[in-house]
Amino acid sequence: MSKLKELKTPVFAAEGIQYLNPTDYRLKVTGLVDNPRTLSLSELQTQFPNTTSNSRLTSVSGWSVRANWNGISWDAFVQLIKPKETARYVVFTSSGDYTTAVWLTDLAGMGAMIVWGVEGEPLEEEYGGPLRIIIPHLWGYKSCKWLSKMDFVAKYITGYWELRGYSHRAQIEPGETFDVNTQKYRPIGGGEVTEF
Ligand SMILES: Nc1nc2c(c(=O)[nH]1)N[C@H]1C(S)=C(S)[C@@H](COP(=O)(O)O)O[C@H]1N2
Ligand SMILES: [Mo]
Repeated sequence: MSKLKELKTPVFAAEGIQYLNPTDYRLKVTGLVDNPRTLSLSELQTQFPNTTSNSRLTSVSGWSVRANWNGISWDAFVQLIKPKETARYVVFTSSGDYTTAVWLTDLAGMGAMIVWGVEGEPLEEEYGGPLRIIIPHLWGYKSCKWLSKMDFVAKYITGYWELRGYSHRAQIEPGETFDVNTQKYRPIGGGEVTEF
């Protein structure tokens, strides 16, 4: 059992949990990039630098979880994919058509990751396996699970939760969150949760 499941981390799946076969899985990287690719999980794992990063996923609904995420850093990924000057946003789409778009300037140098594992174990289906995004400084609804497409675009697209009134930039705001790791409510100051 993964750490996320052991901790009873909430499972959010607006489109329903997606059960994807990791062997057949493909990520489509498209739009305003020099190197558009369709990538299998093993291509992602062998053709890009692998890293582990310790950070938090924090939901606007009032909880936060810290874990060691295994995958590719966003910064290393875009170095190889090479977004064009005209690209301003990346639209993440799940295999169940959940969408969310993020400003490329908000992603650069912020510790965002393309994730296939947690604590050295494959990311479970409930938590977005085989591949998801983790963006520690933005509300969790930007961290798209069951990632099937990354589209680099010039024009913003309003995603699933954004259409329902949630912030387009999704910068984490000061307030209180339930820390899933320690099972305690704690104050947060805004931005990436680094206090605990
Ligand atoms: N495809 C998809 N990705 C998604 C969601 C979703 O419903 N579908 N929910 C988002 C929200 S609101 C949060 S807080 C996190 C929760 O991640 P978890 O379910 O792995 O805990 O996933 C985000 N990514
Ligand atoms: Mo969320």
